[in-house]
Amino acid sequence: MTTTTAEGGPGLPQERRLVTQIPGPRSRELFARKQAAVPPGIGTTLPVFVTHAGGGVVVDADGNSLIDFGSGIAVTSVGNAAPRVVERVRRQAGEFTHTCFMVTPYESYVTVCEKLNALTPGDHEKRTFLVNSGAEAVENAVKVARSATGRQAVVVFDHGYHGRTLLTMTLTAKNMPYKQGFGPFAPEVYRVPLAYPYRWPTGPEHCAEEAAEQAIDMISKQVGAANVAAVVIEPIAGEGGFIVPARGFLPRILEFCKANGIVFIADEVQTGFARTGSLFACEDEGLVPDIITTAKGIAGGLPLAAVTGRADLLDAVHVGGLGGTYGGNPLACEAALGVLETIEAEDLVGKAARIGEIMLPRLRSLQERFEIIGDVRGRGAMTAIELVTPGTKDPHPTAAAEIAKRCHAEGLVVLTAGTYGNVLRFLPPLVMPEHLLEEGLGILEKAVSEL
Ligand code: PLZ
Repeated sequence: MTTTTAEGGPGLPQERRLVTQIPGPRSRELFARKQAAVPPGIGTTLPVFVTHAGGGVVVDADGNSLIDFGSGIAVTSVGNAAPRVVERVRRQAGEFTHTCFMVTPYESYVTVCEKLNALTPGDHEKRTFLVNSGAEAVENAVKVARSATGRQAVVVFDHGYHGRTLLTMTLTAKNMPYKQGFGPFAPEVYRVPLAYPYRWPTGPEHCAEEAAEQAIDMISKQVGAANVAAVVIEPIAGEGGFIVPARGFLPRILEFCKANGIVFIADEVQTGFARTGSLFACEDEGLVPDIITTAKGIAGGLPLAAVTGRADLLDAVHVGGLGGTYGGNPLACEAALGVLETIEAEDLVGKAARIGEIMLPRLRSLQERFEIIGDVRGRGAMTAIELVTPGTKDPHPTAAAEIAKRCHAEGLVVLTAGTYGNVLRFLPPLVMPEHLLEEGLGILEKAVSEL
C-alpha cells in the first residue's frame, strides 16, 4: 500500500485514516529489522514507521494517517516539512552543506544569533552560540556560568530533565530510565524542591512560597550561595510531567539568584518557540533569565540548539573555549530562519494559545467525569493529564500506559511523561487544523471512558 501523495508537508490530506491495524504488516516487518539492528536502549513509543508527515498528521509505511499529538517531542511546532523550512533547506543543500562555522563562517549562523538575541526576554545586550542538541546547550550554559563566575556548584530541581550526557543526566531528576547503571555522575550538582502545586503537601495555595523558601534554605545552608555558579530550571517541567510551577515560585528563585550573583539558566528546550502561547515560557511571569537554552522547536526537526544570554557572561569565556564541529550547521540555520518566519507569518503564538483554549476545558470536563484524572495542567499547546488511583493521589502509571495504547490503536499519537510515569502529555503541531484537534480529543475521551 502506498500513500496518497508523493511528499510530506501540509499538502498531505489532513485526516485520520486507518487502513490496517496499528502497527500494520509493513511496520511490523521494519520493527523486526529495528530489533535486530538497533539496541533496545533506544526505545519505541509507537512502532509505526513513518514515510511522510505534515500539518497535523503522520503517515506510516502501511498507508495509515495518524493524528499527531506529539510533534516528535515538541519539535515540529511549525508542522512537519513546513514549506518555508523545506524551501530554505533545499536551497542551502545545493549551495554548501558544511564548512564548520569555526573554520570559515557563513551569514545564516549570525542571523539566527541576532534574531535570538532580539527575541528572547530582556532588552539587555546578549550573545548567542549554536550547538546540536538540547543537552549540549544546557551543558554549555553551565560551562559559561562556571567560567564567568569562577564557581562550581549547579542547583537543579525535583522533576527536572535536562538531557542524557554525563552532566545533563546528572542534572536530570529521574533515575529510570535516564540514570540507572550510568554512574558515577558529575560532581557539584545539588537538587532542591520544585513548586508542584498538585502534590504540594500543604496544598497548592502555599506551594510557591513554601517551595521557594525550602529551595533557598537548602541552597544557603547545604551548598552556600557564594559557591553556586548556576541554577538551571525549566519554566514548565517537561519530561517530569508538564508541571507548571506555582505562580510566584520562579520570580522568587530568580530574585534570589540576582541577589547572590548566581546565573539563572532557563531551560526552554521544550517550552520555547511559541509552544506555550508565548514565544518563550519565561514571558508568562515576566522573567528575564541570565541565560536561556533552546532546541527542539527552533529548527523544525533539523538538529540545532542555542545558548543565549547576557553578553558579559558569554563574553567571559576565553577565545576557542566553546564550539563543536557541527554547531550551527548551515542547513539547520536555514531551517531555523524558516521556523521564525513561519511563527510570525502564521501567528503560531496565537495558535498555541488557541489550542490551549480548546484543549484545557475539554480535559477539565473529562476530569470532572473521571476520578482517575487527578490533575489537568499546562499552557497553550503544552497540556497534560495526571492519572491517579481514584479517590487518592497515588500515581497510576499503568492507566497512562493503557490509555496511550488505546489512543495509538485508534490512530492518535500521544506521549507519556512524569516522574511517576503517570502523565499523558499533548503537544500537537501548532499548525494542526482544529478538526483534527477535536477528533484527537474525542479519541482520548473515548479511551479514558472505556478504561
Ligand atoms: N532540556 C527541557 O525537554 C529533551 C527527551 C527525549 P536533547 N526532552 C526530550 C529523550 O527521551 O531523550 C530536553 C528537554 C529539556 C533538555 C533536553 C535535551 O534535549 O535535544 O534531547 O538533547
